[in-house]
Amino acid sequence: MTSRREFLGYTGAVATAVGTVANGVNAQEAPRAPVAGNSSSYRPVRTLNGWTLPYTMKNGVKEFHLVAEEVEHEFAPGSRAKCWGYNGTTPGPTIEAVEGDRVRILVTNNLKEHTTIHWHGLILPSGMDGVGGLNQPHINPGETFAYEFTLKQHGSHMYHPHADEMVQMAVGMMGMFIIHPKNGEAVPVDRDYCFLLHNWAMHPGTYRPDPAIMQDFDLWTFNSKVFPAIDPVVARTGERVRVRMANLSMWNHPIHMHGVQYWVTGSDGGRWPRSQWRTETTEIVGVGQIRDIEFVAVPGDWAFHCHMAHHTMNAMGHDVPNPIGVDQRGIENEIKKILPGYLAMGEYGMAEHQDHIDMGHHGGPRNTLPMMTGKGPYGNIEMGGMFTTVKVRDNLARNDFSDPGWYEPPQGTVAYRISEDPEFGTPHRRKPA
Ligand SMILES: [Cu+2]
Repeated sequence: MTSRREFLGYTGAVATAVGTVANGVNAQEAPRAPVAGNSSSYRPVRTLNGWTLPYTMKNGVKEFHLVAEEVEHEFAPGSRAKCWGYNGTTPGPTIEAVEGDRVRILVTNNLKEHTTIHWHGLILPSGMDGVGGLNQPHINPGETFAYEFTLKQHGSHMYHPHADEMVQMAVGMMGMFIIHPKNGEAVPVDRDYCFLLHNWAMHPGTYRPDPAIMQDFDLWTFNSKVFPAIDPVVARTGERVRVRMANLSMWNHPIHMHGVQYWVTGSDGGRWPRSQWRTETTEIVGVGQIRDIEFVAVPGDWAFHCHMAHHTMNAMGHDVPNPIGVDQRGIENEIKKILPGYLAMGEYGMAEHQDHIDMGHHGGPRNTLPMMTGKGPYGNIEMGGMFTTVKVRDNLARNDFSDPGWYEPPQGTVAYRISEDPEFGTPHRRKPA
């Protein structure tokens, strides 16, 4: 059912009422059909695990208010941190507007050091571009600055600090800025999702991300969440779904989706002309880039993840010797004399890791997550980090975004066991040279 607030959100004339919603309220709106030529109607974007910032209409200007501040954040149950973000969350709320809109964005600095905001990818006057020292004085602690400009483009964009940028982004300051085309879209989408890719040096046992780390990150996130705490992308069979993926991390991320060939249809440069759309199943979202993908939803539970295998793991040691193929029986007893409870693992691979954690055979340091985790209908999923699922069902209501549970496949469409004999069959094999 559409709530009163959601209903009001679609009409420019009553946008003032929308803006009175207190900061911190989840103002995500249910999809409605875009109306061509009406700049106040568009299908709202849905920020995975996040929210859209309400605005106030003031003399024809859409006024938003961002507050830079420290936030208590949970990556997934078991891992919390003091991060920095906007209006109580990391990432900050999504700013959503329409090409041609005049926007004013108030930025209050509640940090203990100065900041600014750069509107990444937006075409605007030089003095509104937000590079501290270059385009404007810094916003000192306690101050509020106003940015004001007219949106001259449409597409998927971002915002982030450009003052002590390396530190402020490493601890979570970023958000998305979605601009809808003013005349609707020739090929409308039924559901529109967005998220930011990020990495975090959350050393096990600590509570603040370490900005000094350049490569060996512990947590890899969609919208500052790790699997299994990332919302699923939910759709109804046959719907056209767009996912806007933005990268403000320190690595490139090849994002792979199972079950479909998607079209790559847009970026910071807007929705591309149709002749430029191309089909892929993995698309690299480079650092500082955005990619929009679109697909027609096919029923099932489909993995959707970064294909850098370490980016679908949670906290892991990078400096441990390789245990694969090593008979550790002798050494396990020796190590137990100095480290009671030590458990030798990994001789046959690392999948047993999740079972040992689940059974309580060993824990990790405080405030960290198992390297691999997640339960599916058939067992351990053995993933973490940048992994979620696309859940498509035939009978979903158009505006239902709730998790529909696990897919029930038609009979005869699940891989099945036919033998437990290791010598089974007569497969063609080659002898090593
Ligand atoms: Cu990745």
